[in-house]
Amino acid sequence: VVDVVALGESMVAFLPSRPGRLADVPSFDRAIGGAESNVACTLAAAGHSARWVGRVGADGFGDHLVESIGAYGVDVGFVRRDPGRPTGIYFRTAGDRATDAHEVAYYRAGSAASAMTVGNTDLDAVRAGRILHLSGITAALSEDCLGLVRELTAPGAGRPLVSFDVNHRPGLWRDADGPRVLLGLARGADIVFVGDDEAREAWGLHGARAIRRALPEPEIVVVKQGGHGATVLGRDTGGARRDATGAAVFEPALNVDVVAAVGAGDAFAAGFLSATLRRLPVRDRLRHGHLMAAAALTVPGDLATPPARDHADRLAALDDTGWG
Ligand code: KDG
Repeated sequence: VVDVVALGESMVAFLPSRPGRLADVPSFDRAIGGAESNVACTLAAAGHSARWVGRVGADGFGDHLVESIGAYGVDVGFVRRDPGRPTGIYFRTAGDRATDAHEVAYYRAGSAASAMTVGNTDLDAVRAGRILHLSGITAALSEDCLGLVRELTAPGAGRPLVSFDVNHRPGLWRDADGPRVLLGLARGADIVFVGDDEAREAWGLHGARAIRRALPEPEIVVVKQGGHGATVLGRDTGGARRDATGAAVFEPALNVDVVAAVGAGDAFAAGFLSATLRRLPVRDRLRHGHLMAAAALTVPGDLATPPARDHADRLAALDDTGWG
C-alpha cells in the first residue's frame, strides 16, 4: 500500500529572474508547480511512498514534469499523457516582501489535466493509498474534473482517508459558485486544510471555530493562520476529547524570513500528513507542518529540500521556548 496518493494538475512554473511587474520581468526560470504533486514530492523527500496521478500533454513540458516529479521518488506510473492537449504552464512574479502581493498568469485552460474524468482516470490506483490528497484547484479546472473530485470525496466502503486542501483560486472558477462547491467538497473529506484568510474571503467565516462549525463532518480541520501558526480542531486531538468542535490545538509557526510564500501550504500539508501517517500527537503534526512550510518559505520556488526525518523529529521535539 502506498502511503499517499495525490491527484491534480501539475504545471511547468516560470519564476521571475528579478522582481517587478509581469509586464517588465525580462526572463523566467523554469521550475515545477502543482499543489498536489508538491505534497507528493515533499512526502517522498520525507521518506514516505507517494504517488502522483495526473494528466499532462505528450509534449516536452509533460516529459519535464514526469521526470522531475519522478526524481523526487514519487511514483509517476499512473500519469496519463494526452496527445491532443498541452501541459499547463504558469508564470509568476516575485511577491512584495511585506504583502506577498504578486501576479500569476496561468496558461492552463484546455490543458491535458483539465480533461481528467472519472472515466479516463485509474480510480483503483488513485484509491490505493492510506491517504488520498486532493485540492480545490482540481475542482475548479473543468466540470469533468469537478465530477472526479466529487466521486473521490463521496462516502464509500474502503475509501482511503481523504485529505482536502481547499486552495481557493478565485481566478480559476468558471462562475461564482466556487465557494459553495468547495465547502461541499470539504465536508466530504476526513482531513481539511484551509487558510483563515481564504475561509474569510470565500465563505465569510471569521476564525477557526466558525470554520469548524461550517465543517462539522471531517475528522480533522486544520486552520492555517499564516505566519501566526495553525490550529487543529477535531475529534482526533490526542484522544482525550471526542467532541467535533471543542478540542482545539494551536501551534505557532516558525518565524522565518520569507523569500516566497508559494508552496508553503503544500509543504505544511505534507508535514502534517507525514506525522499523521506516523501517528504522532497533534502538536507534533502541526510542528512537522510548520517545519516543512519554513523550508518552502525560504526558497523562491514551490519546493524546498525538507529536513530529513530524524532531523525534523529533533526540531519538533524542542521545548516551547526553543520553538517559534
Ligand atoms: O500551492 C502552489 C500552487 O499554487 C502552485 O504550484 C500552482 O497548483 C498551482 C495552482 O493551481 O495555483
